Amino acid sequence: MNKIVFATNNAHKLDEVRAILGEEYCVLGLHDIGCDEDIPETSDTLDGNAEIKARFVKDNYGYDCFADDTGLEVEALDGAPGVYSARYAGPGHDSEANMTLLLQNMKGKVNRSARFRTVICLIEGDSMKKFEGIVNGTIIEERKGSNGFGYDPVFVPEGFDRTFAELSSEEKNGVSHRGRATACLSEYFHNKN
Ligand code: ITT
Repeated sequence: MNKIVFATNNAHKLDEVRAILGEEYCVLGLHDIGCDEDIPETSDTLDGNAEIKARFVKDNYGYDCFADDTGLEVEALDGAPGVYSARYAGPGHDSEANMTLLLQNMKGKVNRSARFRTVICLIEGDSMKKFEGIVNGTIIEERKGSNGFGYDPVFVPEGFDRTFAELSSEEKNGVSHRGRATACLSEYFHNKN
């Protein structure tokens, strides 16, 4: 089995990526390699933060690894919360508070278009590669559903009439930003072998 480190401490993200990459890959999280640090995401781009997280693991732990960074980009809010999605309502990474603030800021907005964008940075030895995944959709007016995490209860992906939090994990992974970026990563691994 191929071992690869995914530089995250978010258990939901680990589950999603494990399901997409399948049983051929043993995907280890930060906790599994003894890293319980909250790696500072100091860049103002998703690309930059994904690279910081992957580089941190490679430099400090020596493993080839990949990291992702995701942002919810809302058209009527000029792309916010974007790279600051985790800290939109403050430094506490509180999903409920983030959603409350988002719904407040979207009150009365006619344009509800938004997208999730994920950038994955893979570092293998001296080489670095990036993969992107995007899903378009809309922000609804109140939370619906209890699956998933983060902003899932307020985001309806294009082609569906349910939020991400109302979809099964298979349905979400089939169309999601992270699903699409991870599918590109998986294709790269397959073509390499
Ligand atoms: P790591 O940095 O440890 O990987 P994180 O939770 O901080 O985990 P990200 O920086 O990639 O994850 O994502 C920023 C925020 O965007 C995250 O805290 C969620 O609020 C939101 N988010 C990311 N992916 C999401 C998804 O699939 N569905 C809903 N919200 C998501």
